[in-house]
Formats: sequence, C-alpha cells, structure tokens
Amino acid sequence: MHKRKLLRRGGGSLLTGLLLALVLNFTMSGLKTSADTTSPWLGVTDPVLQKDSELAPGTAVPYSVNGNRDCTQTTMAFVTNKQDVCGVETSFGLLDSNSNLQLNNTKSAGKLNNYNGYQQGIIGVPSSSTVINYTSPPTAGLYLWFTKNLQDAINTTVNPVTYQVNYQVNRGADVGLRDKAHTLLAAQTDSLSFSSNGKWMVVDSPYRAMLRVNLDTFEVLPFAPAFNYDIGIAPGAQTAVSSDGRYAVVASRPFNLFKIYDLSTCGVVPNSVSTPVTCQSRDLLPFMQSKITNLQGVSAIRFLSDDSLSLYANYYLTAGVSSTNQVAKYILSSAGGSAQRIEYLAMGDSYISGEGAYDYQDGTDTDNNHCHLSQKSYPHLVAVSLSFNSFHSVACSGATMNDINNGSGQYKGQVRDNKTRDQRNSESILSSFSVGYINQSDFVTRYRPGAVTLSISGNDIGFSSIVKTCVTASYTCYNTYEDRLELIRQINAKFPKIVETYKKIKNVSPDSKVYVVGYPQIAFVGGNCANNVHLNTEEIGFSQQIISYLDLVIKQAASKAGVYYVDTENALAGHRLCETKSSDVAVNGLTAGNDKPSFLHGPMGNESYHPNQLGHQILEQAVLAATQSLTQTMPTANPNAAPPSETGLAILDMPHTNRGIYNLNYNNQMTGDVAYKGTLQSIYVDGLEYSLKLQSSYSATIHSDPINLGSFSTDANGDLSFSAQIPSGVPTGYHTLQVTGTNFAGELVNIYKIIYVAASQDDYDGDGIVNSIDPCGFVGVFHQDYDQDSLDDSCDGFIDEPPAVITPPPTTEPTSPADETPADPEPTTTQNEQEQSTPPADSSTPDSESVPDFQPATVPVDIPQVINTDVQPADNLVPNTSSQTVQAEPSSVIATAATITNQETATLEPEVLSDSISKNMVAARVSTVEAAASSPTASRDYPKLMILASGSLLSIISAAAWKFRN
Ligand SMILES: [Ca+2]
Ligand SMILES: [Ca+2]
Ligand SMILES: [Ca+2]
Repeated sequence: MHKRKLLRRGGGSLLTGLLLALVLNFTMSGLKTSADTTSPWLGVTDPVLQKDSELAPGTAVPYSVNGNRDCTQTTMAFVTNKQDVCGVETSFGLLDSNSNLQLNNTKSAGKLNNYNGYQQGIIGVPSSSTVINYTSPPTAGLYLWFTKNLQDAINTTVNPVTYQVNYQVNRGADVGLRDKAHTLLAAQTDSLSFSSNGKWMVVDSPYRAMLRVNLDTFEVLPFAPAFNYDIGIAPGAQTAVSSDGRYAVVASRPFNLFKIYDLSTCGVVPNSVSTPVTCQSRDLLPFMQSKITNLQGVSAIRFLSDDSLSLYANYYLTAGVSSTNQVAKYILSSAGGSAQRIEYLAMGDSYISGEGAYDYQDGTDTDNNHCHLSQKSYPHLVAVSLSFNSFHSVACSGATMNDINNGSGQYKGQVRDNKTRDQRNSESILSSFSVGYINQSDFVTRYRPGAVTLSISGNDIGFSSIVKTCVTASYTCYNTYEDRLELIRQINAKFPKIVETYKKIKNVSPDSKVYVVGYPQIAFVGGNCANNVHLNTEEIGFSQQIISYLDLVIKQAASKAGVYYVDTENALAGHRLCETKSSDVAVNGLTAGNDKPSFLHGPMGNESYHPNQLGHQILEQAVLAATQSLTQTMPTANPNAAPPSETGLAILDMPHTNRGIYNLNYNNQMTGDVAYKGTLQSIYVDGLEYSLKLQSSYSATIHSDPINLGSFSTDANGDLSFSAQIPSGVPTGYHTLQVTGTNFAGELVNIYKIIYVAASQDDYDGDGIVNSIDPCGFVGVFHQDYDQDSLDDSCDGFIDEPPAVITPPPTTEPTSPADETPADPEPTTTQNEQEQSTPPADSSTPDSESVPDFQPATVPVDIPQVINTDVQPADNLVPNTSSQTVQAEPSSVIATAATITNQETATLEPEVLSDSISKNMVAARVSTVEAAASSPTASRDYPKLMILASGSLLSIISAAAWKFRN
C-alpha cells in the first residue's frame, strides 16, 4: 500500500522528467552542430524593449569593476575600521578589486597577498572558488592564470599586536588561459565579464578574438572579432555571457557595436586560436536606435535569462547636446520572451508554503519531500481572490536563504534524495514548478512574475528549533541576557544576507513587485492556554519579542533593498494561541508528527505552532489589504537602513549571568533532526561556508550540560565530516549539538543545531511504550481528548469542539412529505451533521437543555449492497483533521462493523460504530486496530480497517497513518 502510493506519486513527475530529458538531450546535441532550433534572438522578428526605470539626473550606472564586471557594494569590517567596498561574492567569501578578502562567516577582513611571481591583484569569480591571477605578456593585455579551490591555497597570519589578519596564497596557479596548441592567450581584462553562476567568462584576446571560456574545463571558444587597439580609441567593451554559455553579448559605444551571438552555432575551434570562428549573431544596435531617440550607448548588460537582458542606455534629450544626457534601465527580451510570464509567484519557507494548513500538494508530502505546500495557504487564496490566470508557489517548509539563492551545481535542494543540481533535470523542474529541488530564485529568473510574495529568514536563525527547545526544556528557555544577546547578534549577522536575497530577486526580475511578508505573532500573553500550547507565560513573552525583533530586522532589510514590507505581525490578533477558545484559534499548538518514517523531522510535527487554515484565511486578507491586492508600488531603497542598536532593547532586559558570549551559527544541515543514544551520529559541516581551516581539529559537544563528543579533523578541503557516538547518559529530549574551533581568520567559531536525542528508534522517550502507540511520543499526555478525535490534547494541534451528538428529528416534525420515507424516527446523515446539533425548536421538548441520548438505530433498513469501496489514502485519515463525515452516502447507514485485515485476516469483534461514520469515530476504532496490529509478528503489510454496513463493504481505510504516526 505504502510503496504503491509512492510509485504513483513519484511516477508522474519521473516520467515527465525522463521525457523532457530525452527531448532536451536531443535538442542540445542538435545545437552543437547547427542551429536546429533557431534562437528567437536571431529570427526576423524584432525583440521587445521595455523601460524599467529612469535614473535621476546626475545618477550614474551602478558601479562595476572596470566599467564592466559586476560587484556588490557593501562594507568590509577590518580589525580597526570598516571600509565601503565593491566586492565579488565568491563561494569562499567577498573579494574586492584591491584584494581585500572577507571569508564567509568571519568578522574581520584581511588582505589577500598573491603568490610570488604574479602581479599583485586577484580577480574573484562570482559563485566560484576559482580566482584569476595575472602576469604581463610581451604585448597587449595580461596572461590569466587560474587558481582553483582558493581555500586550499591560503595561509593565515594574525599580527600579534594589531590583530590584523593577512592571507597569503601559498602555491602557484593550476592552469593558464591557453588554446589547444598550448599557446598562452593574452587577455584585455577591461572586457572581462562572468556569467552570474561563475561557470563562463568572456574576454577579448587582443589581435586574436573575443573568447568565451568554460571555467570548469578552461576550453576556449573564439566567437567574435577582437577590438582594434591600434587606432588609439579605448573600446570600453561591454560584454556578457548567459549562465548556460549559449549566448554572449559584445557592445562598445565608440565602436558603434551591440551584438548578440548564439554560441551554439559556432564552427569548429582550431588548435591554434588566431581569429574567431564563424558564429551566428544579430546586430541589436539598429533596433535600439529605432526605439531610443539619440541613443549614445548601452552598458552594464546582463542576462536575466536566455531570452532577456537588462541594460542601461545613455541618450540625449536634445540631439547633439551632451548636457541633456539621460540614463535609463531597460529590459530587452527576445521575440519569444515577454517581460512578464506569470502573474504571481509565492516563495519562501513554511509560513508561506502553508505548513500546518494541510491539504498538501501532490509530491510535497512524501518520504523525500517535506515541502508541505498547502492548497489552503494564503498565496493560493490570494490568487483565487484576485482571479489570477497564472499563479504558482515554490515555497518549501524549512527553506533558508540558501534555498532561495544557491544556484550552484552542487546544491542538493531540500529533498532528501542526495542528488545535486547537476544531476537533476533543471529544465523539467522549472517547467513543472516542482518544489524543493532547485533554488527558488531561479523560478523568478525564468518566469519574471508580476508580483512575488516572499517569507524567509526564520529558519536561518533556527526559529522553529528555538520553539522546540522552549516546549521541551524543563527550565524557562532564553531567560538570561546572554542567551538572548547571542540570538539577537545571530539575527543581526544575517542582515546583509537578507538584504542580498531581496536584491537578488529584484535584480533577476526588475519588473516584479516584490512583497516581503513578515511573521505573525502566534501566542497571546496572559491568556488561558489550551493543553497543546506547552509554553509558559515567560516563554510566550519571549516568543513575542523575538518575532517582533525578527520582523523589525526584515523590515529594515526590505527598506535597504527597496522592496515592500508586508506587516502581518498582528494579523492573527484575536485568534492566537491562549487568546480564545481553542476551536477558534488560527495557529496549531503542539502537533504530533505524522511525517513518513524514513525522514522524521523529530517527534514533533512540523505543523506545530504554524497558522492553520483559519490562520491562512486571515493572512490572505492581511496581505491583500497591505499590498492593495498586490499593486502597491515598490519603495525607494534606503541605503542607511540597519538593524537596531543593542542598547536599550527590551528583549535584552534580562538578568546577566556574566558568562562569555559566543559567535553562533545555526546550521540546520549539519546533522539529522533525531539522534539515538549509544549510536553513531553523522555530522557534516561545509568548510567553505564557515571558513574552516584545513586539516585542523574541531571539537563536538552536546549541551546544555556539556558532554564532549570528541575532536575531529577537517579534510584537505576544510570540510568536517565525522560520526560521533551519542553517550547513553545524555538525557532524552532536545539538545544543542555544537562544533567549535578556530576559523581561517583566527576567530572562535561555533556552529550548532538543536536535535532531539531519543532513547531508541522505536521508543523516542524511553517510557516503554513504542512510538506507534505512544499517544504523544515524547510529551506527557493529559488523558484528555476534548474534541474526541482520539488525539490526546497534549499533542492535538487543533482542539476542536467535540462532535455534536446526533439527535433524531422529533417525531412530530414530518420530514419530506411525499416520499417513501417511513414515519419512524430515522436519523438523517448529511455531510454537515455537526451543524444539526441543535434540535429544532419543538413544543414536545419544551425546556430541555439536555441533548437526547445517542440512539444507534438497530432496525435494518434498505441500503445498497455495495455502498462505496473507495480505498481511502492513509493521509486522509490523519486524525487531527477536524471531523468530517467519511463515506456518508447514502444518508442512512445504520449498523456497521469493523474488521481488521492483516496478511491473515484477523477479525475484530464486529461492533456498531454509529449511524453515521465520522473520521473521529473511525479514528477511535483505528487506535484499537493499531494496538492489535503492533504485535511483533505483524507483517509489513499495513492493517486495514474495513467498515461494513449490513454486511456490505463501505470503506477500506489503511491504518498506516496510525501505525507509523510516530
Ligand atoms: Ca514512548
Ligand atoms: Ca483531540
Ligand atoms: Ca483535534
């Protein structure tokens, strides 16, 4: 049952993927020799030009290195001062054109000194660990030398007096820029540019050709003529190359040039490169001149995707009068591409995927994929409300900023199939909007939505783990100044990355309206908390403060990036936990985990403390109102926006313990969510991300009472990969697992994750009751089940009102008059029996408040022989969904029996369930079935509950959801 369902779910997309892969491979191999698929850039139809924005008079095109290479304007912190720099975001850190280097997750920057023999100065490649050194050739330009894996090639020295960090490259380069005949090719670095993923570059090799270089293989394609440097005019070359290497652009204002080349059409490259090979191209200049009067030139040209470019154009308002110069940003799309392809895209983490609202989209609630993308999430509701034709959500529960941004070939996505992007069919994933496989921002690049809503950064600070700690700790969590200060500093440290994430989305799709949605408050201080809340007053107060603070930082980051902040902080007011009766609460309390067994995220369901369906309805209204139905215009970026100062923060007004303050880095990827006592736990830390030193020792400990797990060495790449024995003496429950040591910059580094240490795989909390029948797995039970769905209140995410007792209609009230309904008091079952709980006003039951006793009908009635044989998928029976009638047709089912089948059909005593079978009631019976099926001899074939009505099969329901609920 279980396996079959998986096949069904995976089958569709797998097959589609395979077919697409075949089609693509065919197309791509065809492209290598001739242009089977003519590029829309090269056809006869004109491209489409759209003005994005006019720059204010006197404003220049954004700064770039040598007027052509992209860099990010930011601040680097040195030991003694801060400097504004324009740096390249490499995979090891930020490197500026003065060779200042700030390694990832380090606090102080240092000078990167080149290996002896190269000229000082190192060129960083975006999203790559390769750097470029250079030496002078006898003639024009520079020889380029590539050093791969820079992190393997640097030594650190820290000045003992000033503490200034210095990095020294300790070996020569790996490879030079050469043709196949091994001749060094000089390069004019003014013309150098990279694809945004760092896989390709283009550069002019003087007197030879404009080259495209593959930065994995260093293979060279001479695709266009070199500039003529002999006539005394600097070309001011503007170049660009697409991330798949297919297209390149060359432009020059003095040379009246703006051409796009389709490099899939080029001829064979000879061993010796002296001139360009033939490639098809299109001259875009006449078109641009026809659209922009008095055009002077184009610059900062970048590929947004294969069929659109962003660029800046200079033009004169008055012909020939340079003082009337204007600059504007444009989007130029090929004839096949339009500027906007879908109306609305939602992206981000669990608060926007709809974790907790259930009704998850197919394929997002499987063993491998826990994205939990809900059809009841607020973006879906917004899209329906606004009658959008094209809406998609690519949000995934658990997403961090890395899952938005990481476009590298090594990125594995959020799914658990251990495949890298290079091993996936990205085209198929993009075209089918499959979530969790590739970074989310690529969907923006591809589809350039009219509006984007984004919720991100909560997981980067481990927000859900913070809550888990508070729920299970026997002490009050985060109740000291130091605990909270570390958290605040951790949030502040993410600020630049949050800004970058927002900017990136804006940059890849300048036309999109980007709405950043904050996090709602989930609990009310001082109210009456239901049994599923598990947080004390201080902890709820802390949760409010930390959500407020995170929202403030997000708001500031949005302001700095120039995107619109949507304030939803108080959206759920009136419906928060502890604020109203539990059936009217818009947020789940602690919810027992029901994810599939292989990749449990711990015993606590991810749905815990997330907005439920009501919550998403409220958030829908809040987002519509705040964004004026997704039409609100974008604010002007405020470059001075910053997180608040630590001084005077109310959240820090706590008792001091005067312990040391650590530089914390929450890392959700470093290990699994659950560890078992007495077993080995695998731990992995990416050395590049934290600038770990190579072949150096780091120690692992588990807290809160520190237990040393041992010392472990990084490998030759600086990565840390080891297995640590979890001692049997660690108390069962949530703990912090941390790795500490010194990074490349000589700073103390602390990388941690909150994990659940379980007594054993079968019995997490070690109370002797196996998970499958332990009601709440690890939190104590109250032996109360208010809503009678067989889930103890302690871990029932939503405590509804109890099901109403069915009342037979009063005898005096005739039902439908002229049909064959007998006159006896037969109860009527409808889909909404709950609403019938109040008996109709009737003089025969005058002042009775009491509800009549439930009376199972025992009189046989005519019912169809086979009423319904639908097999209900186990997921439909997750017992905390609110009560609904299961298979309630026809409306007068009377006597029923329950049967359990295993491999050898075991039969329970047939029993009367009720006159209508609700999920709640089935749930109650399945727990009995479950107990019977959990014997050691029970087969892997899941037991099924068969519901019979007068001997006819009514429904078969798999009990797998119960058997493996924990
Ligand atoms: Ca147990
Ligand atoms: Ca319950
Ligand atoms: Ca419930």
